[in-house]
Amino acid sequence: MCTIFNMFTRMFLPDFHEFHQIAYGRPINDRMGELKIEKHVKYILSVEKRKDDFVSVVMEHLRLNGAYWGLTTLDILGKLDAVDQDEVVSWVMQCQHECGGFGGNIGHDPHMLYTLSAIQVLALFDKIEVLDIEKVSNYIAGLQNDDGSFSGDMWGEVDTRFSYIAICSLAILHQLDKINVETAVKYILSCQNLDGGFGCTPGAESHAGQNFCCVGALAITGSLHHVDKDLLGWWLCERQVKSGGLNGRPEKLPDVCYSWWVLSCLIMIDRVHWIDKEKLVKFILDCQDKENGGISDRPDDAVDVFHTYFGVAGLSLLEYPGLKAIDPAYALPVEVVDRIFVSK
Ligand code: GRG
Repeated sequence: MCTIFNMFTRMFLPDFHEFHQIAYGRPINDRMGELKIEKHVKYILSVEKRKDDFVSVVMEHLRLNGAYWGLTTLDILGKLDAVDQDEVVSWVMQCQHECGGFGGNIGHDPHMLYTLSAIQVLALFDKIEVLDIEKVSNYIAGLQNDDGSFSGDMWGEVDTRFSYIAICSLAILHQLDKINVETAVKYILSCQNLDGGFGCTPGAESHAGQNFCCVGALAITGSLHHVDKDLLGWWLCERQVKSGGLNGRPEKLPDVCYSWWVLSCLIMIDRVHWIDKEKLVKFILDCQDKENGGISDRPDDAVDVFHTYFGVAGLSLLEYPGLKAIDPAYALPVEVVDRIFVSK
């Protein structure tokens, strides 16, 4: 029924945005208060330049991860050329350690998370070739455990976040054959719960963030056929609350970040039509600081670079006009992913 309806609307009705223009006399982004693209660009560039205010100091140990969020947002907004690429690449390379892994800033300990951020930032600038690929991929592969899981660093914490990070990083570097993909997939599947969602370790509560990691890793390794998509899709679409925003697990408040963690999964399992997209667009737009730029977790809260990424990336997944498309599994613009896998 649903499919027949979709076929009908595709054949006889104009697309989503045209439809709203005809029905309400204005395009969808006018009616809702549009995305303040120029303001968000200005906000991100100002965060990039700040080095010594309170927020910059407390985030100093994860600056490389922040750089990934900020630069990816700029790219989706079509403004990546506003930053000095050589300066960023040189700083990224100074965050690398002898073991091959990257720290969150110069002089900080190496960790899988910052290693992925480094690879992603270099991919954005089409500069993967500055890496010693053998060295970086050996560092990542060396963190796989016998049961297929991954540790985040030499101290051994295990989490499905690290499974995703390892698989995504190695796929971008074309080095997936360095790990045991079969046991990695088996471990991820052992973290799926009866409610259809995934947790950080076997038996741990389902959480939207972990769903992104597990579904993303399964998508990249071509293993999504192991998942009951209707059951998982039901858990995911139940994350939408009255305001249109999404939460990360039952009984929690909505947060713009779940526009990324939940939506990306729904797209990967082909169930995004199970939520009300228009209400979610409105929720995200309501979280903008319309004067100074930036997006917050909920309307009227303070903005930060992470939620600005989540809001803009969420809108990109929702095909908001004027934004570049983002890949839901690699969390990079589609044109960057195409460059990695198609044109090279
Ligand atoms: C490249 C996109 C990308 C990711 C890299 C680090 C990582 C891989 C994924 C993190 C996934 C994750 C666990 C996200 C959740 C983050 C979050 C908002 C946690 C908050 O948890 P609670 O319990 O919040 O404080 P709730 O909303 O449940 O109250």
